[in-house]
Amino acid sequence: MKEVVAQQKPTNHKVLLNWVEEMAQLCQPDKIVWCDGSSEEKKRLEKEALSTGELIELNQEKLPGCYLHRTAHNDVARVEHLTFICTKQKEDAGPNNNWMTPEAGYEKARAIFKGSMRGRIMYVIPFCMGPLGSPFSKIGIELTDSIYVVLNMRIMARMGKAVLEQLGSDGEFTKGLHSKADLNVDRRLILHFPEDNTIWSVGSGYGGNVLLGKKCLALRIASWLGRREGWMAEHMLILGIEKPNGEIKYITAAFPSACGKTNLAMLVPPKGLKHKGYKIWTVGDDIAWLRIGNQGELRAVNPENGFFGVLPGTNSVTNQVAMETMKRNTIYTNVVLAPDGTVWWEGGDGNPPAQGIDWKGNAWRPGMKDADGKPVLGAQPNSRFTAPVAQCPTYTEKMNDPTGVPISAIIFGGRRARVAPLVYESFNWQHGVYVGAQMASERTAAQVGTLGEVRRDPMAMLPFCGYNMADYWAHWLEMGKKLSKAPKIFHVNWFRTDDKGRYLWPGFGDNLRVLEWILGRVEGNVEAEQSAIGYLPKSGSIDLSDLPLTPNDVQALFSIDRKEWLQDLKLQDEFFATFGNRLPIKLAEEKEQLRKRLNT
Ligand code: SAT
Ligand code: MN
Repeated sequence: MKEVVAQQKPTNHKVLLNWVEEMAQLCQPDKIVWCDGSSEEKKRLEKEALSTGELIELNQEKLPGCYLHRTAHNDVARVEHLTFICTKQKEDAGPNNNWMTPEAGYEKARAIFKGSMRGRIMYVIPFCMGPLGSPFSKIGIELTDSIYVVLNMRIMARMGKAVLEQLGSDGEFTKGLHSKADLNVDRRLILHFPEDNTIWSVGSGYGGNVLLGKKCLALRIASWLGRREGWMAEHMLILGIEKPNGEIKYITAAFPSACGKTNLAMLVPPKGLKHKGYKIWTVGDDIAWLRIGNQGELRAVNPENGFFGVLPGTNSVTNQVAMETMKRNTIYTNVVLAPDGTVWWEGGDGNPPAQGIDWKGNAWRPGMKDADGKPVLGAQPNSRFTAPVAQCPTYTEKMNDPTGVPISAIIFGGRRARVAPLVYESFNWQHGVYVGAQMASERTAAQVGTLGEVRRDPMAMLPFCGYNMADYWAHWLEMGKKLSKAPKIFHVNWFRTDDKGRYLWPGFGDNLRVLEWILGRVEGNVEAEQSAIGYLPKSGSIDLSDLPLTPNDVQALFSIDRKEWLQDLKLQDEFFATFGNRLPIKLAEEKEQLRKRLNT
């Protein structure tokens, strides 16, 4: 601990210095290193990580600046059951969160953090979510004993010296403490203390648990701050649609993890629509911070500076833009290492290598079976790439606009084999908030749990809302009252299947057909039909040209089965009831009105 005293400190921020000192006393690192964000630092850390095996160098000719990382086998996704909101009052965390008192949280985690960095370096990462100096932005400091975390945070956020300068000697910041400790799942905790603007994460080395700027700060803590300060932090992509006349309209869309946010944000216009001349601009693929602009419009900033995208299923057909983005300066996590130093994953481009090393570090061949006769996957189903947004072919400088982009439409969507039609429009803001609040989706590999199980996931925020979700819905309703130019709210479902389980909708680039209809609705120039659940596209109002859809498929895509909807309403009843009388009355009313419309 001598070095704590000996090291030159790049800031005179007393609160920050004292806190770093205090956390170092707890974790007992051999050394503290303040990250400056320089390229020398990057090289030094990469070299260090290569020497310990934390990173594996990939073929630098084919994949310049790219590395592979393997997590522990038991540490491959977010752990919602080990994620807690620690508030004085249980009701403030709400039934949507696991809860502990702050005292209990600090005490439990302190016992694990104690001495956890012995023999290791504690890195101090100053980072900024959002463009530096923007009124949208928030500064955080993450202390971590993982070089992988430092290198990922370099990509995912603006970080380093400039952030400390912006923070000055008394700026506000979120305090983030992370230690891998012994990566023991029984000693793993992801704790949020919104009342202290603090995050403690211990026992994991996986993305969403440890890149504290992402889900922990930019969603859980930020949603809490947003409510207090009159803005919103949402699990939404942001994209710009440039119309043939050059005008760009921006939309946001909320889907649960691993339901195609990255693909939609990087959409390539399909053949059939290409002649129309649309262009897509990617502003963000995961998180949007929303504020009310001077004209009463909704404005959005992507607080991140990189993508942490799912790999399985990503290829040149499903997401050509992502494939282009990750050709250099990318960290690959938990994929197959091929003999030529390139990487491969299930549903990726080309054939798998004849042999390789799987995500667990074992020799692997395509078609391998385990002892139970099940296929051995080369890549972990939640394997990821981390790449800078600026490398994205559809990158736009608007990403750095300190005032954000104006939002014309909000889209909610889940992964549902049945019930929800391809697209519908809500009647108004209040109804739209209800549409978001009743969202449901099938579980994916992005979180530990039973795959495929349908769960309610309001606004795709169930795992990320840092406070009582009933209060969160009330906040949404309040925001609507303050918006004189509120965006229209839509619901989509790309995942509807037929009786044989076949997807009815081609998805990916063809989703632009639905976006085109949505823009048409925003501008008031396409037709819709009123239904029990909202406005549905009038027959012929969505361009389906050149799609191999039968009339039956089309019918099924837009059909509303009253019985199914009424059944679903019972599940909504149960879910809403868990919020007791904290549930905004307006949402209960919307639900009852829907029931009435379905029954008549
Ligand atoms: O693992 S992350 O939380 O970073 C990604 C996701 O699940 O959306
Ligand atoms: Mn996400």
